[in-house]
Amino acid sequence: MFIQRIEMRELRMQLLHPFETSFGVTQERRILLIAVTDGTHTGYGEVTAGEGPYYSHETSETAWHVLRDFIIPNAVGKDIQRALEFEPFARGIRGHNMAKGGLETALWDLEARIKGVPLWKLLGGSREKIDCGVSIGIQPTIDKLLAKIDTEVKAGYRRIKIKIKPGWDVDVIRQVRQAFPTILLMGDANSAYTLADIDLFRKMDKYNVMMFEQPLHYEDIIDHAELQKHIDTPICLDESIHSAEDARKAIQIRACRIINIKLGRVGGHREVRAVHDVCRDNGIPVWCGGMLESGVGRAHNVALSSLENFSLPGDVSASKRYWKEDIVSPPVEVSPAGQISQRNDAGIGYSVKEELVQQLTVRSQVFTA
Ligand code: OSB
Ligand code: MG
Repeated sequence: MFIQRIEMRELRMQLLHPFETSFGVTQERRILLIAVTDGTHTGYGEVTAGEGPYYSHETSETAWHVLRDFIIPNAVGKDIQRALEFEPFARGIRGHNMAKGGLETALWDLEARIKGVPLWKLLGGSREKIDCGVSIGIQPTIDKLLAKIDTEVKAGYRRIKIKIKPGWDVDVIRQVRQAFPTILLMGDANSAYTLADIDLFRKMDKYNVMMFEQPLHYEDIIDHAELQKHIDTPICLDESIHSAEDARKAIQIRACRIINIKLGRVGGHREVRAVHDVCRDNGIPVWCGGMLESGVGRAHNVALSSLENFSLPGDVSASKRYWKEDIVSPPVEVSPAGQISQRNDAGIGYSVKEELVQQLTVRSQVFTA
């Protein structure tokens, strides 16, 4: 696998609906795409950083910088056998996992395309159909939220995640539960609370919520372990887990009973597999988180969700929930039963619409051997 050429692009893509979390509102995405070619095949990856440093310290801009100045120069012109050999290209670089993940995942797609196998099989996956959930942002009113949930449940989605924040929590959960007594329901706080809110979590504990995702500080595991002692609802960690080592420590101190795995947050498919394995060996189920990805990142998420321990529905949902027109063909589609089928074409299994990508591009840079 000769890394002859790497192209990095920034695309602007408008979300169909603004997405609100406890840390802010997103309407226009800045998507970084990485395309790597060996001269014959091209593999694609997506950097999942946000526009501002609110979910994590990384942004589209910091990822561009770190890839351009530190990671890509180590990679271009190199000849490797497998995507697993990505590690030296990022050696010594602390953090910036989303930047690393952008190139690492492109190499996996490239390897799969060269070998003529679907990426999900190369990753060692076995789930031909994955169960899908949705993540619903904070809404202007509870009625609007209930209407959104109704639409998604009717579309077949198997689990509903709502975003919570102080002032949009206990009463919202209570009313959603009243309107939908049997749905699989969870709340994601994106670190909006502290241990001073234990009583509030004990109140929400009564509504048969599947899990509370990242209720406390984005770097914490200690306080999460304390909170977990006071509530029956499982805690799921998102922001705090950047590696298999983080997962091992969190599980050891009982900071969580479920982990959300995000490709960018852990730095690529290799580390996804490592986190997945630590969790599996400790009886901790995982699910695939989302970062409002374009079709390229979404396709990678579909593929990695085929690993056996991805036993809970993920935030991997249809292209049409986000985009008027996605940059992959076909778009990612969810069946009426709430599942996405793996594709059997080589690589990520979706083709990239080059012309549309070109139209959406606001800057690009090419690196050649
Ligand atoms: O915390 O899971 C999160 C989106 C952006 C940043 C963080 C999160 C999210 C989501 C959306 O919940 C998941 C998706 O639909 O892509
Ligand atoms: Mg989350």
